Amino acid sequence: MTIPAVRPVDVFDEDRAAALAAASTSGRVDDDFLERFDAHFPRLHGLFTRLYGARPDRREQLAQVVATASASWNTRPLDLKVHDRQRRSDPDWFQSERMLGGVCYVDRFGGNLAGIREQIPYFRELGLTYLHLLPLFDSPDGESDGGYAVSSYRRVNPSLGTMTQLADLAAELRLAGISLVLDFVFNHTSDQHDWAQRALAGDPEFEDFYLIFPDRKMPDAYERTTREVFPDDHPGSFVALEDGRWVWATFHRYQWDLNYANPAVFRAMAGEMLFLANQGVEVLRMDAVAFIWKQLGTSCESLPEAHLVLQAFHAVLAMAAPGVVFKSEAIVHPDEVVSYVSPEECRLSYNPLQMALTWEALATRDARLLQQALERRHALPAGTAWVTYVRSHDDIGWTFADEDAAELGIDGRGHREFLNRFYTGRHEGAFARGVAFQQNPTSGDARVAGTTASLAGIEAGDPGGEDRVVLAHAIALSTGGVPLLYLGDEVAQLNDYSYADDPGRRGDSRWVHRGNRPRDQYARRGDTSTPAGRVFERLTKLISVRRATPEFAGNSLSTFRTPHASVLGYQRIAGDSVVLVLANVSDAEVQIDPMTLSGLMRTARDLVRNADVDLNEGIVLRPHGFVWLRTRSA
Ligand code: OTU
Repeated sequence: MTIPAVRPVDVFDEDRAAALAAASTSGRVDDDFLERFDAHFPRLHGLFTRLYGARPDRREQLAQVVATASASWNTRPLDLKVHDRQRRSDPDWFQSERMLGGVCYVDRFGGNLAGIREQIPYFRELGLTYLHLLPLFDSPDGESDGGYAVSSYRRVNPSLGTMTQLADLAAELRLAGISLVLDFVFNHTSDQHDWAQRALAGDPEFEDFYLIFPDRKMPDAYERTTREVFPDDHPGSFVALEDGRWVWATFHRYQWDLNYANPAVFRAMAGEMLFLANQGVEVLRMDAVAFIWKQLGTSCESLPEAHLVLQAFHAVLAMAAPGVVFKSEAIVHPDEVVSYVSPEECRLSYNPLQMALTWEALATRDARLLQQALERRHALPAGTAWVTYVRSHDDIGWTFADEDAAELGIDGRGHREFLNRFYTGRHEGAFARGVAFQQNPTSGDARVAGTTASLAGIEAGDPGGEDRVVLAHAIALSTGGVPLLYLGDEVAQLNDYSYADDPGRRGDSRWVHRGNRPRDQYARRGDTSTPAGRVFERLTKLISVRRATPEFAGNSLSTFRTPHASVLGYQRIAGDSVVLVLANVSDAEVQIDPMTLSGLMRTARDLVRNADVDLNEGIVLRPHGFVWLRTRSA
C-alpha cells in the first residue's frame, strides 16, 4: 500500500485553519480583519515557510502571529481605523509636494513629550507634515545609544513621559496634519531587556532569542566574514558575557542582536510592532535592516532572508494596522539600499547615497558623482519613494559604489580618505569642522559627525558656509520623495563639543551634532543680521515654494546635463510643465549658455526669486547658487 504524499495545499489549509482557530481563541475575528487575512495570509504563509519551514514549532508560531494580529486589530482605536481607511483611498499620500519631515530627540529638542507638544505651533509654522521623534522607549541610563538600546517597547522612558502621553501626542499631531514617525529598533534589544536578562539567567526559551555561544568557536567562525560596525566600542561582532559565553552585538556591547532564525522572535517582535502601531505611529523607521539575518560564511548583511523577514512583518502589518508604512534604514552599498524598497517591503527608504554625495560634491566642487547617482540610482518602483536628507542624527558614511566612482576615474578608497580628512578639518583649506566617527585603523574606514552648519563652513567662518547649507537643502527639497529637516539645522545650529565631558557620551562622537534645542538661535530666527535668521529665512522660503510646486511631487526625475562639472542638473516633470533645477556646487560663478538650454521654452519662471527669466540670455549661477526654474519643453 502506498502512503499518499502530503500535498502542499493541505499544509496550507491546515496552517490556515490553525491560524484562524488561534485567532478566535484570543477574541472575535471581525469581517474587516478576515478580509485582510484572506488577502495577506497566503503571502505571510509562503514567507514563514521559507524562513521557518524546518522548525517544528512553525505552525504554532505562525498561528500565534495571526492571533496577535487579530487581537491587535480588535484593540486598534477607532480613529486609527478611520485613518487606515483614508490611507487606503490615498496610498501615495507621502508622495505629495507638501510633505516635509522634521527630526529631533525628545529630550534634546523639547525636554520631554510635554515639551514636544508645546512645539506643535512651531512645527506648523515650519510646515512639517511628518515628525520623527528619535527613540523614546525605556532604555538604560548611560547605556542607551540615544534610545537605540531598548529595554521595553511598551514603556516610554519615564524621564520623557508615558505611553498615554505618546498616544495623545500622536493624535494631536495627526490633527495638526503631522504624521508621527517612530523607530522600530528590531535588530537588537538592550542587554537590560527582560528577554536578555532571562537569557543571561540561563532560561533556554530566551537564550534562543539571541545568538549566544559557549566559547569562541562559532564567534571566530562568523567573524572571518563579518565587518566591524562599531570598532570604537568593541572589535568584531561578539562580546563576552561575565560567565564566559559570547553574545552577538553588532553595535554597542549592550545591544544584543535578536535571533530571527527563531520564529518565536518573529512572533514576539510582531507583537511589539503592532503595539507601537496602535499608539498612532504612522511610519515605522525600520532600524538597521541590513543586519537582521545571519549566516555562517557570509557578511551577515542584507542576506535574502533579511528581506523575507521584513516582508513577513509587512504582511502582518497589512492585516492589523494597514495604514502604517515602513521606512528602511539601510546605510549600505546603493545596490543593497534599493533592494529593501518595494510596496510589499518598505515603501520609504532613506537615500544615504544622495546625502553623502551632496557633501562629496561640496567638498570637491564637482557634481559629477552626484549627477551620475541621480541618473542611474534614483529610480524606484511605483508606490515607493526616497526620504531625502542633508544629515541625520547619525554619522555620514561614504557609501557610494566604488564601481561608479571608477567610471569617473575616482579611486573609491582614496576618495573616502580624502573626504574623511576634509570633513574632519584635516585637509588644508577645508571649510568643514567635523569629528571622526568609528575610525578603524585596520580597514582605514571612518565616518564623519557634525551639524550641517559646522560641516558646511559656518563654524569655520567660511564665506560660502550659509550658501552651502541652503544649497544642500535646495537639493534635498527638490529631488522627490519626502525631504527631512534635522531640527536645529534651519537656524544653523553648530557643533556642541560638550559631549566630550559627559562620560556616557564621550565614546560616541555623534553627540557632537545632537546638541540641545538652540534657544537663542530660535529666538533670533527673525533677525536677518544673524546666520540663524538668514538661514531660516532662506530655508523657509524654499519650503514654501516646494509646497506650491506640484512638479516636486512623486519620485520621478530626469537629469539635465550641462558642460560644467560643478553643476548638478535635473528636471521634475508634471504633465507638460517642467521644473529645471540647476545647482552650482563650486565657489566660482558659472554661466550656463543659451545653447545648453535650447531644449526648453524661452521664457521661464524663477520660482525662488519669483521673477521671469529669458533663457535666450543664459543663466548665471552664483557660487553655491541654484535655480528652480519652471518652464516647458520646447
Ligand atoms: C542605526 O544606525 C541608528 O540610526 C543608530 O543611531 C544606532 O546607533 C544604530 O542603528 C544601532 O541601533 O551604524 O552609525 O545601516 O549604519 O543601521 C549608524 C547600517 C549605524 C548602520 C545603521 C546604524
